[in-house]
Amino acid sequence: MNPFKVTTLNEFILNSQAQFPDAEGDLTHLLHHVGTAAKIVNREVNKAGLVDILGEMGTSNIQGEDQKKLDVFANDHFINSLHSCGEVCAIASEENESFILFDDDVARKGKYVFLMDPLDGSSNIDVNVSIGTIFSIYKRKSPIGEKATMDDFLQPGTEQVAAGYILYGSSTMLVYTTGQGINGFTLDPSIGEYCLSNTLIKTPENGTIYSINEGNYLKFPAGVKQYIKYCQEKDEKSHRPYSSRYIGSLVSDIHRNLLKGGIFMYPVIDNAPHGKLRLLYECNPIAFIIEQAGGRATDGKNRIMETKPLSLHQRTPFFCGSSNMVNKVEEFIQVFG
Ligand code: P6P
Repeated sequence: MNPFKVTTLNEFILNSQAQFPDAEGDLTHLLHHVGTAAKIVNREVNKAGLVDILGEMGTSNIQGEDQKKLDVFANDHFINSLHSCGEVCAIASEENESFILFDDDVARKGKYVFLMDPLDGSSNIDVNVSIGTIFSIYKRKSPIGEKATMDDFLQPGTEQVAAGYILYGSSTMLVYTTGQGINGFTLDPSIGEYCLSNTLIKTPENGTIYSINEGNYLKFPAGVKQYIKYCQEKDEKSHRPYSSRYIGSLVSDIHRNLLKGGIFMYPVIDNAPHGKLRLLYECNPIAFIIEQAGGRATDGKNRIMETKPLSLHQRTPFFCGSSNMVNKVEEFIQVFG
């Protein structure tokens, strides 16, 4: 491979489109805008602390969570950027109670709806822990030229045409899939381009990392407690005890486990009877990515992407990562509940 060959995100997206003769370039154009919007958000994330963009807005989002200034900046920027690209007829965001309708002549012709958590893990912003953007793209079900409807958003994850995340970490990475495998692009600030750095990522079937907020241990279902005990027992053949790694920033925990192998778990707990993580703009896009990498993503019993959504912000228990680790926790849940 030519060590000097750099494949930029835009080049990669265009080359991928070329594989589909009937592709009209709409999704290509939309993904280009996602990359550009993420560069702007990255710029603000990276200078957070130097400008007055840290801290609380003094407002809260639909979830009742305090909004950080960067949360609002990222949300507003993605909305404005994707509105201007003309391929999206409406957006649903973790930060907004209902979906945002783009009701102008151009956007009404948009073929796609876009769902996002614009800045997940934002409670970590002020302490300089990595955070991420998560996005999910569907073809609209409502007629082109008309107003988008809620049904455009309440589609099972299996209908996603693209999904991905941007990780604002020690380096900034964009990882996405359109169903032909997943690829990772690292932002090179010196040229302002996302460059292909991880080709057709596959996640190991087995891992030695388990990720869960063990502070909630007493509230976990019995099967999850038994699985955690299993992870901690000594067994050389299966390389146990595993390591416990939990950053509290979904994209960071998922990205590490994707590359190294491991399982991420957020089960139901007392104050989160349906789990904490949101199905539409956190679990489904992550599930699409993980399945494309050869892993599994379930609610402890059923495949996450087959869940029929009933509302925009519905939550779900989430078990995701190395396939054999997800299989094992499901065995414990089946026996112990
Ligand atoms: P807890 C961040 O608020 C988030 O939505 C995810 O990024 C993260 O995985 C999870 O919540 C952490 O939740 O209850 O462990 O702090």
